[in-house]
Amino acid sequence: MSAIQVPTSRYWWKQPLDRVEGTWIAIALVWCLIMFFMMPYWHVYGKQNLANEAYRTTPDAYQKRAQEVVDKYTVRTETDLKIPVVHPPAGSDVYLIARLWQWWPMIELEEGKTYRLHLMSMDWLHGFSLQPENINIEVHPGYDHVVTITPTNAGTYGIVCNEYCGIMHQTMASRLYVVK
Ligand SMILES: [Cu+2]
Repeated sequence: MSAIQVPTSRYWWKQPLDRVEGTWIAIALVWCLIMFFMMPYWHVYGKQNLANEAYRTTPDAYQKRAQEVVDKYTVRTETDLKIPVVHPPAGSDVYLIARLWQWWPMIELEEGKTYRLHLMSMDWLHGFSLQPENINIEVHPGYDHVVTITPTNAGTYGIVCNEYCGIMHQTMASRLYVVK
């Protein structure tokens, strides 16, 4: 029999299962089940995966909310572009906009306090990468992506875009401050 000819017995599934084949099916099934249950287990106990939420929204609505926070909690501006540095109260919502080719505004958080960090792109796909921590979040247009974060170490962190987004992609960098 070859693969291009019609099998002599067309009802191949009615043939008895070979013991070796049955054993491999059982092994594969058990392994699938282990991996299936490891996903939720690791999400809860692995302390590795971020618990994300995502909501559909529009650039205008998102921009408006980001602007409100900037108007209220800007403490200073930085760089030649006068990018506002926002220091929101603990427990509040803080918005970060990704767009060609900039992160806006800069954010300053307090160590040990919890915040809801919102991320959205105004144009197309960008990648939020927090350095030197290994935290990576895809930033999509049209989705308000929320991450609940509690910074544990004070310092200055770098934010870079890790999705190639155009000719000035390499300049799309910013800072995140964590203060005591
Ligand atoms: Cu980008």
